Amino acid sequence: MNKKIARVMDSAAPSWGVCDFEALRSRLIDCRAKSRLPEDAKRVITAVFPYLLSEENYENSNISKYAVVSDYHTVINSRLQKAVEELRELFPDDKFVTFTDNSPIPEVSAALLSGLGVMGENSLFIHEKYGTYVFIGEIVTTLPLECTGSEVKFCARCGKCREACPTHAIGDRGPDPSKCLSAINQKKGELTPEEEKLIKDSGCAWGCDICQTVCPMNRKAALSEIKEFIESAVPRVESGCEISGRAYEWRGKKVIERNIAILEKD
Ligand code: B12
Ligand code: SF4
Ligand code: SF4
Repeated sequence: MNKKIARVMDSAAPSWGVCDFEALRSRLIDCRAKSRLPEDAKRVITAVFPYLLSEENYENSNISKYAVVSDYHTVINSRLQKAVEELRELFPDDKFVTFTDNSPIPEVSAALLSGLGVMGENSLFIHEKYGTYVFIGEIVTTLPLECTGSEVKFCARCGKCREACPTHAIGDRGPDPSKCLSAINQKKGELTPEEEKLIKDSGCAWGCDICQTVCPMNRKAALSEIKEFIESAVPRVESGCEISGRAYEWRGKKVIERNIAILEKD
């Protein structure tokens, strides 16, 4: 790997790799962001951003761990954008475009194909050091970099995530998004009494961590060293709380307030 690229990427993310864009072409996600892909894309530089914090940060928490830290879209975009500015100076004839989450790149597949870890039965990417507690972001480039992986490997398939899922959402092809609690508690408008009960029973006003908490591959997951995450923990939401800059902001105040009210109902 080009040493200059390694230096730039090492300062953006604690773990990253490269895969062939062609290996992802047939799996691209149809979304508005697809129009930003460079026409002659050759590689995807996939970066992972660990977000697990030490236990005291989750005391009395009523939201998913990914939502305890400040909105990852902002943190990752700014880190990748800085990397891109440096890469453009090094390779002025090439294109570099950043994405995270709101991305045509199926990010779990990109991380797997970049050789960074294994695929979980819960459909999440499991990093060799940080477990499932990582966000994924990427830089799509026209630069024909050396790839760091190509094969997809799988978890131990112990079945613990399937057993523990409160909505029995996990099937042979991963979770059914319509049944996943993480999708249900993001829905706008009124929920069915069954959906309300699921949220109430989970004790979680945003997201769901159950299929990660039970995963044995997370037992020794390393803590995040990303200072923007370490310094921004807010483990609990209450009615009227500040939502700006948090993962639950994008669905608007009504959705998180509705979920808080469900948790507070007798
Ligand atoms: C839509 C979406 C959701 C939906 C649907 C999720 C689902 N499982 O379908 C909902 C709202 C439910 C959701 C929930 C969550 N999400 Co989400 N989600 C996405 C999003 C935007 C698109 C996913 C998608 O449709 N991918 C298309 C599928 C077909 O591709 P894929 O993701 O690469 O996965 C496939 C391959 O791995 C493939 N596969 C199997 N065998 C093989 C073999 C080969 C050769 C290859 C190449 C691939 C392959 O199987 C997978 C499933 O089809 C991604 C961001 C993105 N752009 O990818 C985040 C993303 C997957 N979500 C993320 C997170 C953190 C979550 C939650 C943990 C949040 C929470 N705590 O509540 C939950 C977890 C729920 C769960 N168990 O999946 C992270 C996952 C990080 C990780 N470690 O994997 C992502 C990557 C966002 C990010 N930038 O970090 N999510
Ligand atoms: S709980 Fe078991 S089956 Fe599920 S992702 Fe973890 S190792 Fe794989
Ligand atoms: S996030 Fe929760 S509801 Fe969704 S698959 Fe995992 S355990 Fe099931």
